[in-house]
Amino acid sequence: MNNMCIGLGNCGTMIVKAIAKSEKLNNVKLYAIDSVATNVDTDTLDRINIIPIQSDEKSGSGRNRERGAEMYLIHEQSDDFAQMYQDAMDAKSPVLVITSSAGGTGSGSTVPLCKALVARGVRVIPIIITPDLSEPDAYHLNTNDLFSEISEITDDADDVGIPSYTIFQNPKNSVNYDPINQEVVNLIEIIFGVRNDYTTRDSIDESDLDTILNTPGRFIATSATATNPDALRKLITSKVFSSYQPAWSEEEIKPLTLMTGYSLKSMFAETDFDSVFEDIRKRIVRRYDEYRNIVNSDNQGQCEATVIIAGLPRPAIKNIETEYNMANDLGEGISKSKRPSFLNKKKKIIGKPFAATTKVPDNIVGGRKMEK
Ligand SMILES: Nc1nc2c(ncn2[C@@H]2O[C@H](COP(=O)(O)OP(=O)(O)OP(=O)(O)O)[C@@H](O)[C@H]2O)c(=O)[nH]1
Ligand SMILES: [Mg+2]
Repeated sequence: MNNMCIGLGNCGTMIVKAIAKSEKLNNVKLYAIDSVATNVDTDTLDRINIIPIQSDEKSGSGRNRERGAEMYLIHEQSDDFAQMYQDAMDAKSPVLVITSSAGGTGSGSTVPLCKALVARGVRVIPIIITPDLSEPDAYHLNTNDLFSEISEITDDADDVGIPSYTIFQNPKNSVNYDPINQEVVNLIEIIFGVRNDYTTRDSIDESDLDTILNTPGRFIATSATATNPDALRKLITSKVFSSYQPAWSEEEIKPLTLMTGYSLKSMFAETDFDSVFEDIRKRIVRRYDEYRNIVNSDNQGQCEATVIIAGLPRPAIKNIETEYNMANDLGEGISKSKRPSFLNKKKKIIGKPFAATTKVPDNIVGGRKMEK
């Protein structure tokens, strides 16, 4: 049984293309849905199942989520997603849905896709790429609408359909998305369990991962590699608290019970464990459980750590005034002026327009040209 990822819109498609390059994720079934075909190249065609969606001659959605959703539904009605739905039902759980929240195509079509999957009993985890807080209003309106619509999806038993999710925030004025897209790939490797080496001692197995990922709320997952445990401690701590995955304040997590998982692979992993994760564990107030994967290995002189923390609060959103303040009407505030009366004293215009003819050619009947 294979894992499966579906990327939506430009951003989702780009990340699926980055997944296709990961050797560790060789067996993952990949789908990409977008309204423009330009993202497709021959390299990726045989690795990724690409489904183009459009609703009329204008490709794209113009950053309009309603249009994105509509395009998706039109294609759903013509059964374009039947194979994808079947693959999702056959895939290993969970199925990941990857999209930017800010655009139209991805953000809009994510909701009907998630609904369709949840209705088929598929467990879905959305990976949502959000805009920086300095981005224009439209990006944030789309983001807020997406969050609210996902949270309204329910399953057969009327329970929350999508209890857990993960979020990456694009850096300010980003021109190169490769580093953040790579971090998403990294997270996927961690949650699909292809990063943990087998160990007979402490280990994180598939059912442990399942428990962590089923924890309601947001989760983060990241990893780091360094040449010694102290450098690794600094690096993994900074990746948890100041990276593309939004951090949290002490106030926010105080009342929450978190689910955590740590893995370490190094020469003396057992003794290094406490010091490597010290700074992170200090900032976790309450934890329901802590899974560990500890591998003593020379690892060619490298130490490797991964961290998963679940049950986190949603990051701050930008509240946007939903009222759209429209420009004034072309004629607003203008009263039509009166011409000076002497101008009306000119001679009245009578008779036919100069050089015009009233004769209609005899093959024109009722405004239409007839065969003679
Ligand atoms: N991390 C990341 N962000 C991206 C990438 N491509 C676009 N974005 C961001 O995604 C947002 C726009 O979403 P897109 O994915 O381009 O939009 P879409 O889903 O194709 O929707 P349309 O509006 O119809 O084009 C912007 O905030 C971009 O900064 C990418 O490859 N990686
Ligand atoms: Mg697009």
